Amino acid sequence: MKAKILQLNPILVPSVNERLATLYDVHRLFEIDDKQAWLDANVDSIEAVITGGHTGVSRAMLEKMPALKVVAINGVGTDAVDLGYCRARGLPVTATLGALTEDVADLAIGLLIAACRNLCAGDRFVRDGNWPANPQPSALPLARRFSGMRVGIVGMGRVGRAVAQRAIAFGCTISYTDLQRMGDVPHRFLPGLIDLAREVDALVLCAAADKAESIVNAAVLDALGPRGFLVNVARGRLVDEVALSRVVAAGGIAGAALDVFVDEPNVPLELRESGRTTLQAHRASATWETRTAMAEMVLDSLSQAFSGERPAMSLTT
Ligand code: 8YV
Repeated sequence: MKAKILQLNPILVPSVNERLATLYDVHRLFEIDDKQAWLDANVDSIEAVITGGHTGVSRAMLEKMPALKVVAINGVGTDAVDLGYCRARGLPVTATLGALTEDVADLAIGLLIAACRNLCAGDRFVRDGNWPANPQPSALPLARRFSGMRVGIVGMGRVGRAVAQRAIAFGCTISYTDLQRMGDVPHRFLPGLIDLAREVDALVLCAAADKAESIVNAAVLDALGPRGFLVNVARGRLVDEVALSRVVAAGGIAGAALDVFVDEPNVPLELRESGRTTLQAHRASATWETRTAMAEMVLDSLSQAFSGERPAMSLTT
């Protein structure tokens, strides 16, 4: 009999979905109309949960799953899963560590270049047919150079290091903050986020979110200042979004390039309406290459757990 799997997030790779359906009895909760009725009838026989980093799975739901053998996160963010509970229960929680690094770092640099060079405004200007009526070079404001910027990285993990590597190739200088100095990192460490924000042209958020709610607040944004750019490819809740909306509307920073938001898919109107924002819909890992690699890692975790092995990517066992 096939193991019953509860899937809380879509996997966008058809071949992997086909293999999941062949191997397991997969139930895609996001396609079930009466979710609560289905859960009431089936929750106690679920043997694995597949979820996304941003979605996670609640402890309350896990506590109703006595047959659970593994939680496989199709992502790297673990802030939406109670790892302490899972560790105490001896329940493997796996993530696709390392699979997203390059794409997320690529998007961070891409967002920063798009923001400081006003790429989206320029695209709209041409696409909307405004150039013929406004052929003068002054129709669009001068932008800011990315190469050589002073880049501050918040969170010097895999993604933060990959962002630093890319920015250095553009002649940027790198400073960073994290919970502690990293001995194997050559860049300048500043323990205080406000001090870092004060000394850089761009602040790039790459930190895990579990212990960093709203660390980018009004004081940090004030320190970043009217010539500073904020980039977020980590989690929306790292930022006080009310403060950011206010600062962006007032021109208190030069720009905000955001792939993640506090209450996705809802984005504050001030951020959506501002010409100082460059926005993406949580797409940092959304490439064929990365999502295929991630989904393969999810398949491996399920297979290992159902074989009675400790899944290689387990963070809790
Ligand atoms: C993933 C994410 O793409 O990795 C994470 O933690 O939030 C996203 O970038 C998502 O988990 C895919 O389902």
